[in-house]
Amino acid sequence: MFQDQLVSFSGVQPSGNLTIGNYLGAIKNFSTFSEKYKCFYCVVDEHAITVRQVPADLRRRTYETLALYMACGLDPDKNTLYVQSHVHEHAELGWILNCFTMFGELSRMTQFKDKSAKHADNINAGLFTYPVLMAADILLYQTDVVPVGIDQKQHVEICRDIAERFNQVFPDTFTIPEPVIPQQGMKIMSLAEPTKKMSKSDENVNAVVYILDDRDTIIRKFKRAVTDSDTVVRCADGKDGINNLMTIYSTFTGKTFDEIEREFDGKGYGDFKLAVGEVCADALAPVQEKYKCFISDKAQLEAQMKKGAEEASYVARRTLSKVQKKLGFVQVR
Ligand code: ATP
Ligand code: LTN
Repeated sequence: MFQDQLVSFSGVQPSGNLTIGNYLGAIKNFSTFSEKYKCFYCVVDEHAITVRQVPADLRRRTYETLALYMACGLDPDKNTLYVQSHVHEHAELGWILNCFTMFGELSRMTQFKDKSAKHADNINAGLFTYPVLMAADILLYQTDVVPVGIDQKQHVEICRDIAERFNQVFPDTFTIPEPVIPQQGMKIMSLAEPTKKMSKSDENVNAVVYILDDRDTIIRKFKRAVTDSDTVVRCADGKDGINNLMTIYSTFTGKTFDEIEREFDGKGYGDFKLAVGEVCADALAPVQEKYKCFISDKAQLEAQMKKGAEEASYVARRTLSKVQKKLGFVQVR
């Protein structure tokens, strides 16, 4: 809670082109909080460097992610949209919270285990303490709700544990946040390996549908999606590919699984895959239109970044200063 208003906070890494997993699991839901909550949505570039990034790509994707936030309906006058590295309090609170986080609890994080297996040549300390910086992001704004996909639930839980530990020593410092995970679309799976999460840093571009893919590409990718040797469109254990396509179709159309099964009764996988591709392309077309407009005006994006960083800094500074005072840091300002 900040000044009598509930707070929503979330972040997306500029670590690749955004996917329909990011859209359905997270960004599409961000705007639903704008009416009731004070919303902070951040482009978390400091998190992205836990994995090696090409600097020019990171810079370009930071602009792109902000433009996509806006294209997905986040009005910068109603939401604070900004870049993590523009608000130095994130890194500073991150350090402090490191001293309230246990080695053992970080070792249990599944994202750390997955990413260190994937990047075995670069298991850096930042990758390990990634959830602590994420906790700082969230706690700086006295956040009540954190809209995320299910893969981030564990990180919000550790954030709660860190906040509770800190509050036990220094009462009434942080609001304890709740993760808000969508019932549908919480975990969109890869089109090539439907037991794996669809991820923007996947090397196989055919496994992933990007928000900015054109219509033909979207339809082609869904046509090629891995399914099974059955032919009936129905949800069942072991039919991971079809279950995933049904989830995507359902999330875009609002139809239930029963309705989808009835709609495709007597039709094969080919018809279903085409229909999924079409609803996805139709839903993304207006986002892509708006994106083109936002990304073409770099000066405007920079102005938004600056405005967002000023708004965020104002709140972040207050929380950090409260924390520093409680810890016993000398304040001479
Ligand atoms: P990376 O591959 O670089 O780790 P990512 O695609 O997992 O990235 P993030 O930036 O880590 O994306 O995630 C941004 C938001 O999107 C988070 O809230 C995350 O839970 C959500 N998200 C990411 N992938 C999916 C997915 N496949 N299904 C649902 N939500 C997702
Ligand atoms: N860890 C998240 C990105 C992220 C985030 C956050 C999400 C960084 N800070 C704060 C919610 C709240 C991810 O990998 N998707």
